[in-house]
Amino acid sequence: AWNKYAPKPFESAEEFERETVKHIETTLARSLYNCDELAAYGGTALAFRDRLVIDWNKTQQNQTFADQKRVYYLSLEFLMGRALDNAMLNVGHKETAKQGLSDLGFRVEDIITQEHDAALGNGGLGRLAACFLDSLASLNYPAWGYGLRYRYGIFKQEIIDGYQVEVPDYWLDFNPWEFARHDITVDIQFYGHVNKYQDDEGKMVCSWEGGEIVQAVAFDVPIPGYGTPTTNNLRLWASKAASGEFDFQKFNSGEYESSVADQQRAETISAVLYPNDNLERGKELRLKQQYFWCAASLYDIVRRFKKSKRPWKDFPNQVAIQLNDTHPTLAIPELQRILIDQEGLDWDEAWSIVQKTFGYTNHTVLPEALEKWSVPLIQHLLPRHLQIIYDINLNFLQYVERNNPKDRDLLGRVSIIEESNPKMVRMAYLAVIGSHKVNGVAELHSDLIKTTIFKDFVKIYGPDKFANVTNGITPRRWLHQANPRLSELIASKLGGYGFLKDLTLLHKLEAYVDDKDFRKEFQEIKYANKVRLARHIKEVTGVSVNPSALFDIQVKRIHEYKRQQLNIFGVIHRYLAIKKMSPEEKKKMTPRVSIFGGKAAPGYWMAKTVIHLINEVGRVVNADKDVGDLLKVIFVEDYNVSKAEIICPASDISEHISTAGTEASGTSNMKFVLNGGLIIGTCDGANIEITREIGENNIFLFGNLAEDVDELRHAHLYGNFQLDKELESVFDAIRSGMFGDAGQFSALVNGIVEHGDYYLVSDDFASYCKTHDMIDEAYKDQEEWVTKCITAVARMGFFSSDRCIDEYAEMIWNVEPLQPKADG
Ligand code: 26W
Repeated sequence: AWNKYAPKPFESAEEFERETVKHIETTLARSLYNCDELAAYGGTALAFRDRLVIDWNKTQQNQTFADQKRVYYLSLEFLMGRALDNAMLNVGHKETAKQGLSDLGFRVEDIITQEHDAALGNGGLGRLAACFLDSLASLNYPAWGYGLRYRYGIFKQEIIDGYQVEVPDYWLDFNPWEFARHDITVDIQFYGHVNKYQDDEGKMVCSWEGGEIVQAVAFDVPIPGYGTPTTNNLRLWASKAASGEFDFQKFNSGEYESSVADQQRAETISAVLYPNDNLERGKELRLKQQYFWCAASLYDIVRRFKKSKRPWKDFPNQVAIQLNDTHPTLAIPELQRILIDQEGLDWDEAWSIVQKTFGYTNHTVLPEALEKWSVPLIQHLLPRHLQIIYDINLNFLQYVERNNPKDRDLLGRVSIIEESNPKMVRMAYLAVIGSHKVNGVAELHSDLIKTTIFKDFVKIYGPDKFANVTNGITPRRWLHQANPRLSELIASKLGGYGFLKDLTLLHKLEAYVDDKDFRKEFQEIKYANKVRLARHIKEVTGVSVNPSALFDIQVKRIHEYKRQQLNIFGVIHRYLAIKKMSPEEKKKMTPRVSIFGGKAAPGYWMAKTVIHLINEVGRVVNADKDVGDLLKVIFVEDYNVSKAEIICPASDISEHISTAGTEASGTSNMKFVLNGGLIIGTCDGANIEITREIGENNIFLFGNLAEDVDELRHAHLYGNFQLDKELESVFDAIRSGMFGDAGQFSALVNGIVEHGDYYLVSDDFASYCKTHDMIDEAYKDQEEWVTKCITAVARMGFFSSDRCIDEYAEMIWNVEPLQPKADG
């Protein structure tokens, strides 16, 4: 313990029980006699939280005292999932708690699952931010996350009659992991106008005046590291009416309603997470969210810096800010504004500080996902920032012109302002110009951004401004917590859990690839994980699936570029084939369960159609007596982090089949392989590096390459489109009404047949089906199969988010870890 008053580690089950019961009876004011699982969860969480908080306070004190460079990770999304199991792992003494809970009549698994997921994100980008926080703390980096405290996270998905229905995710009624800091508030300004005047020394200065004020209130969440007392802070901002703004006059004069309405309008800013993934819609409220969060976070960061009384030029030596995609790009003009308008620095001095401070991570090249905000909207909401953006652009374009005097088109192409009607601010360009380093998230993706969206910027700044940091995942959550038996088996061979801190140690497992007992246990664990998933499937869908069948899983956001449609067309193709088989042929067939999961953005009609088709195919196939166990089609509703923890350990094959060049990295591919499943995938994103690491014999790759995509698309548009014959029969089956009214799926079919097949489903269909046939064959040889799986796990060390964070720290942030002080 850090001091004589701090709670000690639980020395016995009784001690744990005493504290848990105390919290249940006092903090929660519940009687032990009606203590249900939820109350037991509450008591347990609070007992662990007591320990966490001690480490957290000490870490913050230590970091303040050391006063070295810190990292600030700005992300609009943190897809954290549940916290209790992670707290138990990092605080320690889960076994003690398990015993104590059992004495109280509970099973620890049932208690852990009481917790509501913290689902403050859409998909890959949000979960990456959560893995990064885990690694930053585990590696002792002085680091803060900054985000928004949404009252509603990503919606919950229900499947009703085969359709997605969205249900609000109100998750905050009991959240023991956050601490409201009502004393830490920032006033955030919107609208108003800019005044230009001469100051006392005759210098022209600008000031942003008028408009309205909304208050940001800090909520802090402790982020414990594994195997270290370092406990970092995630600060989430909630919006509230500023006290001066709340109209007491109205309230007193009896206009309660309109006065409360003002209050609610302010709270709307942080009310809900936008559920679009890879689609930008230009809504004013979203821009308000972005500025609100950037301004509050920067105010906080600057305030902390100013306490050290260092000169401004030291700011980039003390502060590294990482922009998670372009969502926080307004932080760039905001810092410039603070430095010139409020702190009185001159433009160039300020701008050099800004550029040295920021790094920008790009997560997508899809054109529809690149953020653009209309100039009139920014002018209205943030008039001073628009001026600053124009000045940044002017300086930049002058610089470009000086160095490229003969290239007139270049200026229009790289301008931050798109000369459309209305004019638009290209946020990605602003992010590139305002940062010292830009990185992609897998090698192919980082190469692609240099040859496509940022090509001109490579010419302007040189290639060194652009870098790659291939994504990774935290092995604590995605191996140890999700798959405790596999983690234990690995630990038994490697002499302990060191691999959870240095995942490259997994390579030592290769020595056991021929060890009979090890192989047997490895297989048993996979089987048990499949049984666990089968149980979940039975519970929520009523369908029984055979755990001995090949489990083929695709779980991720539903998006045309991720090509769930390719998968379900392949399933239909398989179904049609089974229907034609003789009994002898059927006997040779590898039984399969095709499992899908994922949310469609509420306004993404095509994605919703894909969900509907999957469910209709499942309805028909699962009831077909001719098929029996040879094929089952399952849609797992409401895919989220805690479902992923059950699903990822249970695959034989998982699907990562995006059109080449469209998936920046993917991270669930890593989760599945680390848990002993193989993958079928395209040469896209991190699949390519996974192949390089684990060996091409241990992965099933198919499909066209990124370099061929443009030509194929072009050919489709100019009449060279030949629909794949097998796919044609799939479409005939759909058109025949085999899966219900064909009209419902016509857009899906026509998108391929008539509208250019943008995602190359037809071009890749034959090689996709052929590869699945190879998988069927390979699965029959279980000995060879398990060899592949074990070899792959042993070679996954590279994909730890710890490796990513060390790369960011060295290449982009220039920060060092801070060793925690010994107890005392
Ligand atoms: C403005 C709308 C919007 C919302 C979210 C645009 C873009 C996004 C995200 C950047 C989408 C996203 O999550 N991208 C994913 O990021 C992961 C982490 O790097 C990658 O592994 C995925 O390939 C990428 O799709």
